[in-house]
Amino acid sequence: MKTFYNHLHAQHQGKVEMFRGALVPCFEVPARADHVLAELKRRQLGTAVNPQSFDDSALTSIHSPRYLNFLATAWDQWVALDAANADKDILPSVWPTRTFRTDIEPENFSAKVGLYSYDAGSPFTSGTWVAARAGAHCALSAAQALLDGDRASFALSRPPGHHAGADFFGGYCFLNNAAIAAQHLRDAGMKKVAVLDVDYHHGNGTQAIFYDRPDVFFASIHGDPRTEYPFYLGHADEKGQGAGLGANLNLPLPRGTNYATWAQALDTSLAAIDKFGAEALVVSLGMDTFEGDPISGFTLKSDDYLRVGERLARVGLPTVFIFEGGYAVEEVGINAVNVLEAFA
Ligand code: Q9C
Ligand code: ZN
Repeated sequence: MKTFYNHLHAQHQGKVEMFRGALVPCFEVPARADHVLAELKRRQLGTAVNPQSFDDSALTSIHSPRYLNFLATAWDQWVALDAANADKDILPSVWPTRTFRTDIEPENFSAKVGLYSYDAGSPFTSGTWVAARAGAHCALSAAQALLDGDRASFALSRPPGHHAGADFFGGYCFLNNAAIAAQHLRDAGMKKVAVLDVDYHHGNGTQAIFYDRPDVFFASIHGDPRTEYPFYLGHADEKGQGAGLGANLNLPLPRGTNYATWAQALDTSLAAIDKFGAEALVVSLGMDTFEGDPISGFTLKSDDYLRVGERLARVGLPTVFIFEGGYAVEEVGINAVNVLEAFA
């Protein structure tokens, strides 16, 4: 299995995130990807290659032009406000909510940051755009590998992507790599594609992007949004809308859920994907379902990820794996590679 490694990922290195009234060190750190790469090498699972570069039109198929323009220019705008800002990350502090207008982009920089985000936990840093764009190219390259005949591929990148919507960042995510990969498969002629999101957190960005579309099935197994981030989406009654009705499946589970229960939800998802008739599968591979994850609440163990990989392989579809969350830094490599090795 080829791994498309984002060699620029460490340029995205947030300092702090807002948590319970305090700025705390970021959970989403460069060492996460380093551990996965080290474990892939240790177990000699395929080759790590650099992504191809793609035209930015591959990004505009998912993200709005004004959002992409914001991401590309945000850091320069920030430093232009005050040269001392170069030592600080960008965090939003004001947001439009119900009754506010979002069609007019404000000139004020803080107001712009709020328009394009939904939490104060996702610092935008000097290298965020460079890293996120290279990550999207990893996702595109991994999708392209399937089109070129590979059975499976892996986009090993950060920042993650599944919380990012068409025009907003949040949940440590800026560009929706899984959506970009799925769209690339569609644009290349595949009629139906499925995205399976196994990150602990609901993939609200991916769901929103494809919610009214009948050609991309979205299934997500995640902590119940009544208690878990991202809180405002991910309930079981969200089934898609318009032409997309029936092409969205949410399987929220309570905190404390173990592998036996989680695996039933996986089987339910895979049966639905099979019934949908997808030609390829994009897996949002978050490893924060692990029992040792510091910000999550499921209890999967390292060996369970071998079983996950086996089950995914049994689906028999060409599969792109996209690295998402997982914050037990020391174990994230073993856990992710367990999925990939058992799949292969
Ligand atoms: N301070 C992904 O797993 N913050 N994003 C939770 C912890 C948001 C997770 C509170 C978690 C986002 C890709
Ligand atoms: Zn997550």
